[in-house]
Amino acid sequence: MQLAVIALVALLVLGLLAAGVVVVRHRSKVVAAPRQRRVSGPPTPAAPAVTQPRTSPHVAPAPSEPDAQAGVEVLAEGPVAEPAAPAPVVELVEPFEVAPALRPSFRDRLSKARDAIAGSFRAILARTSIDADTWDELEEALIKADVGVELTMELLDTLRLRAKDESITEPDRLLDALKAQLKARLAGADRSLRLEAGAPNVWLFVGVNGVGKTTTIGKVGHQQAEQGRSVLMAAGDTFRAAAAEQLETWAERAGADFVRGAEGGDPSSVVFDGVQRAAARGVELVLADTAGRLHTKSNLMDELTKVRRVAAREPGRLTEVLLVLDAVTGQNGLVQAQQFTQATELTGVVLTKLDGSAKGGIVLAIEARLGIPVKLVGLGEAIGDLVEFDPDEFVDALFD
Ligand SMILES: Nc1nc2c(ncn2[C@@H]2O[C@H](COP(=O)(O)OP(=O)(O)O)[C@@H](O)[C@H]2O)c(=O)[nH]1
Ligand SMILES: [Mg+2]
Repeated sequence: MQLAVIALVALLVLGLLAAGVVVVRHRSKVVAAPRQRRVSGPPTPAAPAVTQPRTSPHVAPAPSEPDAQAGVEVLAEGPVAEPAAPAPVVELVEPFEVAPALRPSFRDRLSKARDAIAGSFRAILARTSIDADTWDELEEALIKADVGVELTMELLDTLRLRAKDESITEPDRLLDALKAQLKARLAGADRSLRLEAGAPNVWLFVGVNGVGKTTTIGKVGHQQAEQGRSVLMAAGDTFRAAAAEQLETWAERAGADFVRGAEGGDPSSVVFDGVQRAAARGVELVLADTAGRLHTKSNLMDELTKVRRVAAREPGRLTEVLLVLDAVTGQNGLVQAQQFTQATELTGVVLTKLDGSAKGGIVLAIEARLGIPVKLVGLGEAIGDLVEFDPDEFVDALFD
C-alpha cells in the first residue's frame, strides 16, 4: 500500500516535470518569434527611433548609418547571441524636416476662385448648343471672377468673333476657346525679377496696410537666400514699432541681415542705412518695406516718392518697385494701384491671398488696366507660399 502511494507520488512529480519542460519550450518559441520577424524585415529607420532620444534637426540623418545597421545585425544573430551592448546614441532627423518644401500648386490653392465660376460653367456645359443664355452665363462667370465689366465685354466680343470664324457650336469648344484667349492675353509679359551684378539691388515693396507687404518680403528673402543670394531687409515701415519687429522675425527665419530705425522715424533714412550697410558688406539684395496707410492721405505718396529716390541713389540700384495687392479686395485695389504707380513707377505686382479669394480674374484686370505684369502670387501664409505667376497654370486652375 505504502509502495503504491510512493509510486503514485513519483508518477505525479514526473508528470509535472514533463509539463514544465513543454511550457518552457513553448515560451521560448513565443519570445523568438518577433525577433525572427524583425530579422526578415528591412532595416527601417523608424526602428531605432523608438529607443533613441531625438535631438536637433541639424544632426546628420541616421537611417543609413552603420550604427543603425549594426542594431539590426545583432538581432539577426538570433536568440543565442550574447546580450547586446548598450546601443550607441544615434541622432535622428525626421524625413519631413529635411525634405525640401513643396511648391504649392494653383490648382490646390485656387479652389475658392474656381468654385465662384464653376456653377456658370456647369450650366453652359449642360446645354447642347450655344444660345443667348450661354453668353449670359459666360458674362456672369467673368464678372463674378472680378475681371471687371469693361474687360469682360471686350473678351466676349472677341470670343463671339472667334466662335463665328471657327464655326464653334458646342459649349465645351467655346469654353476651350475662352481659355485659350485668356492664356494668350496673359502670355508674353516679362515676369522675371531684375537683379544686376555689382551693386546692392534694391527691391521696394509698396501697398496699403494689411495687403501682405511684410509677409511677402519674408517669403522673397527666404527664396532668394535659398538660391544663394545675400539679403538685407530694411524696415521702412516706421509707422508702428511692431512692423519692424515683424520684419525682424522674418529676417531671422530667412537668415537675412536687418536694418531698422526708430518708431515714427524717417523711412527714407532706414532705406539709406540699409543700402549703405549692404554696400559695405557686399550684400546683393536689399528688400525695403514701407508703410501703407490709406491712399487718401496724400502725404503717404509724397513719402514713397522720397523713399524711391533714396533707394535709387548710388551705391544702390533700384531694380524692382513691387506693388503688393490683396486679391480679396479685387477691383477696389485698382484705384490704389493707379496712385502708387504715379508715386513710385512700379515694375510689377505681387498679388497676395489668391488662396482665399474668389476674385481670380483681377489678374487680367490689373494687367489690362495698369499695363504692369503680375510677377508673384501669394497662395498662403507660410514661408513657401509665394510663387511666380504662371498664366497657363493659373487659367487651367480656374477652369478645371
Ligand atoms: N492667406 C494668405 N494670407 C496672407 C498672404 N500674404 C499675407 N497674408 C496675411 O495677411 C496679413 C497681413 O500681412 P502683412 O504682411 O502684415 O501686411 P502689410 O501690412 O502689408 O505688411 C497677415 O496675417 C499675413 O499672414 C497670402 O498670400 N495668403
Ligand atoms: Mg507690414
